[in-house]
Amino acid sequence: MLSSLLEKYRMNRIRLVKADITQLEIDAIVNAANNSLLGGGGVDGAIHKAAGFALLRECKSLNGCATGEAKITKGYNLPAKHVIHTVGPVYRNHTVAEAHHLLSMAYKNSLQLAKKHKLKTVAFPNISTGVYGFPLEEAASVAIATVLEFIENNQTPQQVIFCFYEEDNFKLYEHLLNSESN
Ligand code: AR6
Repeated sequence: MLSSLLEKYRMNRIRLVKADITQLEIDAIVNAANNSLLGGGGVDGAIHKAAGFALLRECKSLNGCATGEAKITKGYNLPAKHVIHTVGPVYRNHTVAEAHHLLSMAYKNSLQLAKKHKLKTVAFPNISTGVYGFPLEEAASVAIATVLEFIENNQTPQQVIFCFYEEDNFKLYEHLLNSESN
């Protein structure tokens, strides 16, 4: 698994980017939403602000989203063509095992939707690690393992981007990917 991870990283199938996710011109960005899908703070607020009111209108028609599930909309005013809305767990509301499972499902179900819609490039923010309080290192290992397993089993998407707002998150993933390869 570790050499396979290195291979994907080297082959640019997995990329780390330090950016505002709303600026990425790709097939889909993932939104770390809440169960209502009606917007909020953090990355969710930034995505709704940049996409415009039409995104909220489409979200209203989706009847919310369960934790660990994912739903897709258009990107509207965003440079990304689609938004995949997923809901990560609130860390303190679950046992550690449950929280890990739900976070993994949020990544996996987002990737399933990307596959279904034949999307080649997908960017994830650091789901659940803001307001929802998931410890960074735990979230990173769940996210990396889930994405790697999905790419291994499905040969798609062509590229998965982990997009970070903060330098320390970026550095942590860089460290994990590089150290796992040694
Ligand atoms: N681009 C990339 N990453 C960002 C951006 C951005 N523009 N803005 C924030 N982040 P959070 P959660 C990072 O709190 O923990 C909302 O109110 C941020 O630094 O947005 O899943 C929803 O409506 C952090 O690393 O998401 C929910 O109620 C990461 O995105 C709740 O927050 C996730 O932080 C979801 O909480």
